[in-house]
Amino acid sequence: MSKKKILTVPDPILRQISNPISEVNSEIKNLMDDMLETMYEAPGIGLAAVQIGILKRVIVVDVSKDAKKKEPLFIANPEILSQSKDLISYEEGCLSIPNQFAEVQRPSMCKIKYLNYNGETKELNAEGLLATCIQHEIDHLNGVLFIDYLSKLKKDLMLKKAKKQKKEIDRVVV
Ligand code: GNR
Ligand code: NI
Repeated sequence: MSKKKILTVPDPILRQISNPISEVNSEIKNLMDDMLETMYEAPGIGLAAVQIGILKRVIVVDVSKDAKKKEPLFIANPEILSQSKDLISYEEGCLSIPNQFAEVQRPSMCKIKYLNYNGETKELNAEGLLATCIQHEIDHLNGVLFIDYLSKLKKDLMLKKAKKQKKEIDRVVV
């Protein structure tokens, strides 16, 4: 396993649409392992492959609170089968938009179909933070970021702050 660099806005790769995988082979398992390590190190509760520059429809999620009892989910080719009408609001963050948070409303429940680490087809009924996180990650696979749900004013401010932070990091490195 190895930790990968996480891309941040305004990297144009984050706006690309990821491609379905044909099967969960050793290369995909390797990718899933690297993504999980990268997510735990960040730390974050979810990560999409595009965030480490790989345009494949693969995500990892772990919303468990207890750091000792990890509950990772490996999800490839997710399909949303249904979403509840009622919405829930969470303060969202994104590893690709560091240090910035905003309330986002999404369906409170979603049902998905996907391939797991062993290549088996699974269905999952998610609610609460898990549902929010899964929908946030599936958005990444479609080039969508949580700031896209905010007003133009808030979105532009967050993008501006992200660009400024990037410049500051560059200055330290150079
Ligand atoms: O670590 C993360 N926390 C989070 C909090 C609320 C809603 C979604 C998320 S996902 C985020 C990690 C990330 O950027 N995944 O793409
Ligand atoms: Ni994100």
